[in-house]
Amino acid sequence: MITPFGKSAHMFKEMANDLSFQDKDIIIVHSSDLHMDHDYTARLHGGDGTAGLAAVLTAAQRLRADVLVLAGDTFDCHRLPIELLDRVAGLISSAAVPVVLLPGNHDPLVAGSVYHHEGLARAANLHVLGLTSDEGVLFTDLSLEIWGRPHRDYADMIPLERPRPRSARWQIALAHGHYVAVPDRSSRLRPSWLIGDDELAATGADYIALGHWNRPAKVGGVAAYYSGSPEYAGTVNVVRLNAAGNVEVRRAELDIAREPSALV
Ligand SMILES: [Mn+2]
Repeated sequence: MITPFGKSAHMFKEMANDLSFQDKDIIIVHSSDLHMDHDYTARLHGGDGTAGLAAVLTAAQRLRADVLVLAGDTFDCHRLPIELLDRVAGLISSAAVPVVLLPGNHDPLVAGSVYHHEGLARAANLHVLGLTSDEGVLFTDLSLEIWGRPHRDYADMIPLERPRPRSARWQIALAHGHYVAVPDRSSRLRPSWLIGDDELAATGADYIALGHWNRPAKVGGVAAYYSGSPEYAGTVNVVRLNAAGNVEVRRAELDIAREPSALV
């Protein structure tokens, strides 16, 4: 069952305190488009470009997430001060939650990318799809596979091309791109990185964590959701995979400064 998106965060908090939940429920927290930088994003947070990540990690731990997924554009670019990357590495490595990161169009897997920063490379709980693992990570204790096709350069690509065959009870797909119901790739005069209904359905995944849009949204005919960015949405998506085989999706509020355009 997919719980209607947009239910209040309150409802989720009440449910999270309900001890009737089974121990085997798996909680995934999904965010995207943190765009960490020392420029625009940093100015929203008094100069701290990592505030979005800190808020998301805090929420993930409060919600007792088994995994945090970041669906692209975690970094605004690869030319970032070492001090900022040191701070990101410290935040991630000190968090008690595995982080699965999909490189997006702003932070693709190119030579000299931020992912090679010493602290990030050493963070044992950070999985960069396509770099520290192949395009999938298997959490055997959860019987959960998380996969996604990383952006490997700045050019166009098809995020959900060639779905990965399921290798565990649960499977979550990550994709960073622009949803349209029926992509028309015959013209170059259109947005890049298109994701269509048929590609979403072909994954067969229990949940598809999307990134690239700042606003949260459910798209297509399956459980495919944009989380939106922390500062625009003001929330993360919380996905509960329960022992009975159901998938519930809600949003939980973040304690974070908001993007001015989100408040008008
Ligand atoms: Mn993007």
